[in-house]
Amino acid sequence: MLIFHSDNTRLRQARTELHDGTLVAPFECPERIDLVLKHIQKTAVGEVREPKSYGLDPVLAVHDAGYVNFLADCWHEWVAAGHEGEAIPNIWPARTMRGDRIPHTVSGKLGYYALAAETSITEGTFEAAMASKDVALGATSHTLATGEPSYGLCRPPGHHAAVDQFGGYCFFNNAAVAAQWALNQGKRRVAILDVDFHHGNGTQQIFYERDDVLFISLHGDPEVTFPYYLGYADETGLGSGEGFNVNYPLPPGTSVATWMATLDNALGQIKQTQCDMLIVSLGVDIFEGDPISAFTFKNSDFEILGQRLSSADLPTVLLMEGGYAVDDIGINVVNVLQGFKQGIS
Ligand code: OKP
Ligand code: ZN
Repeated sequence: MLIFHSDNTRLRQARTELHDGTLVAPFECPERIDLVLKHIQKTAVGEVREPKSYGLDPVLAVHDAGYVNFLADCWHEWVAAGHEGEAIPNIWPARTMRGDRIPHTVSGKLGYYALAAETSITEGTFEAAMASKDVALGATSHTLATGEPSYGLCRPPGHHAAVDQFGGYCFFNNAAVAAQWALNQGKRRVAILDVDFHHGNGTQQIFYERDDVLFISLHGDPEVTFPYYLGYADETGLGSGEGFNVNYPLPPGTSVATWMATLDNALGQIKQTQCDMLIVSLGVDIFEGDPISAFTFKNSDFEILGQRLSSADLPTVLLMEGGYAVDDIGINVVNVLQGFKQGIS
């Protein structure tokens, strides 16, 4: 299996995350890449390649141009405004105010384009987000060209990023950019299966009214879990997208047996829906030791996950999303990849 990675993803190196009322060192950090890469090299699970640069067009195919410009300029505007810390929003167009005005100053724009406050914007964030989507596109291009599976070591992650909002550590929605790219290259319907602990609200929003992308997500129940305001079971798609959005909210502490049975339902729906490609939003924060999540996967369960994913029997791209128990994320990612390889042999 080919693995795509770019050192430029390290340019996202925030110092602060607003967590439980204090500014802490971010869970989503460059060390995550080091740990996964180290284990990939140690196990020789696949050859590592650097993607080429695909430019901004594939991003603009799913994201709003004003939003992309904001991300490109935010850090410089923040510094020019004389602010000392990292760029963090502190006011939003909340329900009781207007949502149709885009303010001119960086603080106003931050609230307009943010959906959460834990994620600061820093020097290098835009460049790292560009590298991350290039990793996703490199992997997708390889799978499109060969039919072989591929893994993209995306960082920052993508699935919380909506058409014009960042948050939950995400800026560009790597899986959505990859799916749209695959459609533009001739695929007819792409399934995005999101197994990260958190609901992929951004991916859902981007494709909510479309039938050419089937979005299925297994995640912690938003009633008690980030991102709280999306990811409920009654969100089934709109218009021609009706039936092409499937949410499986699961309570914290859900057993692996229940989770796997739910995955089998999801894989059955992917089969029925006649998809010709599978993109997996592969968050390994379903691990029992993950510091910000509440599912119960053990290291060996990730191998079973990989086997089951391969049973979909589709050209498959696996893209890194979450996973923060740093010592184990390398093991857990490699276990998925090895399980996937066993499944196809
Ligand atoms: C990104 B990805 C935890 C609050 C959660 C943000 C989580 C972002 C997760 N106390 N804060 O889906 O792994
Ligand atoms: Zn997550």
